[in-house]
Amino acid sequence: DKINELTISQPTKEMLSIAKEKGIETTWDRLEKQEPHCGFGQLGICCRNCTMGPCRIDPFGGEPRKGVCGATADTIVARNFARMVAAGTAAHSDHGRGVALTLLEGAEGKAPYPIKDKEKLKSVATKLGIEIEGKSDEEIAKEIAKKALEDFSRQNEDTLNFLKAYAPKKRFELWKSLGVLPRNIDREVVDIMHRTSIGVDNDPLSLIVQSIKTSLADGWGGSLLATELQDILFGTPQPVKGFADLGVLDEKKVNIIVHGHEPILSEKIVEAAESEEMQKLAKEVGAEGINVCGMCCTGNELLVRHGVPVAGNFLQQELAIITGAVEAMVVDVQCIMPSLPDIAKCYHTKIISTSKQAKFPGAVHIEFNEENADEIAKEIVKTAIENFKNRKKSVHIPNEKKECIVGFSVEAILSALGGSLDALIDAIKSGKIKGAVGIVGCNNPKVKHNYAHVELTKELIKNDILVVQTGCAAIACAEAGLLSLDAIELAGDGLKEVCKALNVPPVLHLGSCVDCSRILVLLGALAEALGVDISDLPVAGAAPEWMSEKAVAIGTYFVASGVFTVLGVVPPILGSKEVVKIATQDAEKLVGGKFAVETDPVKAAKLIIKHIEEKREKLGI
Ligand code: BF8
Repeated sequence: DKINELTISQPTKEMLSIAKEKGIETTWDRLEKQEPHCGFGQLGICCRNCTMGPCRIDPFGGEPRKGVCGATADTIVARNFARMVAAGTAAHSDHGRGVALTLLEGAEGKAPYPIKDKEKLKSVATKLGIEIEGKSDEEIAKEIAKKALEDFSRQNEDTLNFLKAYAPKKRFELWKSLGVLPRNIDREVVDIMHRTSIGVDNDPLSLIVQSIKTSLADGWGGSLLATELQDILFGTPQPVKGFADLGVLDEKKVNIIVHGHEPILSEKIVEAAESEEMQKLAKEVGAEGINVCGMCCTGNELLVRHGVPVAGNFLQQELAIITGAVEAMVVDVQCIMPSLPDIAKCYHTKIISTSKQAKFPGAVHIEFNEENADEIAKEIVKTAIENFKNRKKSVHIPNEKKECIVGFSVEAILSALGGSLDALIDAIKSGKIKGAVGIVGCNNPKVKHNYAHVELTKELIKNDILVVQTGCAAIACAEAGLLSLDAIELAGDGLKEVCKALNVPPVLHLGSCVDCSRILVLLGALAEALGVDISDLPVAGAAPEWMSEKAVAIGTYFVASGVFTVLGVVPPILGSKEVVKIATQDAEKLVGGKFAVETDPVKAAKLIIKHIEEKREKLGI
């Protein structure tokens, strides 16, 4: 029936039928009410940037051909695209800024954030050219934090510290020659907001070039520094066992779901929940303990570092509440549906918002700040525990969760390979592994939930292509069992042999969406080891079910880094032939990467395999 068309996930189907039975509206119902979507919006040809409009361009070439100011479809589409990149970059990078400030406050003794990974601290410092001899860890951390904060404040034309330290040389030179080296993360975002306001930049190519520059400030700047500094504070992920899907909720325990993107609070919630004081309190209310689970990218952060179970990805957030078993859903920022408090009204679940930046009418707001992190985390956990007694009888937790092995940071991949990339390079050269593909990004109710992630991944590993993942894509594949050693059997013979020898799954979970920067670092290291550019490598990227502006920023920085990137959801650019041509053709001549759009995951796999074969041929392997 209809529910079978919405998702491939059994627990999701189960919860959707309960939602239907109870008349609870979910994102899929709301999607239906929005259909048919506005055609102008879908094509990217409506402009609301001033009040002479809103203006719309006739997509069939008739009138109106221009907005009131004279902007053409090409200008409007390019401006809208640039604003998506700016918003995505802002989200990732503001998160990164928060981590830098936390590292600084921790090192100054103003907030309870000690340095957990001293090795990473030193390696990041060394990369950034910080002298470490004779300095305390705190001194080094302060200098790293300042280098990071400088990337948000520099006013001259110099390049981001982090990009300079991490980007491979050939790429760096190419970006320099194109004039797309970002100066300051905030400034690149502001630059887009400025140039897309009425009557500034009207040249589609110029707008796309600034989008590229801004996206690089995200990938090699804001996101990368978020990843690196989080590793310093909370540990660099190493392979760890975890579980995924709604079945990780535990009927007998106080269930707390941490949802959103930032580990700064959720790390503290895990700590607080483990404390004797809270465990005792939980027993006093009749629970067997406290079960902290993750969701979306906050979930990924905890999963890859500690094996904390993940209850689901983006489209499962509403359904988790409908289990009736969640005492508190603690949210920070990004990808949190505004519908949650409404759904929670039907249950005892408390939605606890914690960020100054993200308030939700109907939620309980317990505002987080780093200085009092421990006390606030305890207060939140206590609030959840006290809510256990309000749980109603009708609890329904799907009886399904999948085991996964996760935590493949670049450091972990290197150590699995015995310390260098040689073994991986040999496997690629010999053709045992044909290439590698990053499959990343969101869920989107316009796409059958998890279907495109899982099908594309299966097709690729079957064809001896190693898959690395982040974000909701990784959770989808965890739920489908593809992040387990059993999945090795689904791989082609060559990949199977390599995975067996290394004892790793054919699909590697690298972390959250900001951890797409780990993929960049890995690509950079591979390119340098082979003495080529990233655009020469037999690799590709894919975002089969993307929906967020952040995904547009990610896709753009992958393309700008030389990676062929396939989108499974059509971006709102089809209203401009010029922008489509730049994104899907001309970009390759400029930066060596380009976009393709393919909504069918099996066909997307074919495109990718063909691309990888061509790159192999050019490399002579
Ligand atoms: O941060 S949680 S829905 S935006 S993939 Fe997509 Fe998922 Fe959001 Fe990326 Ni991560």
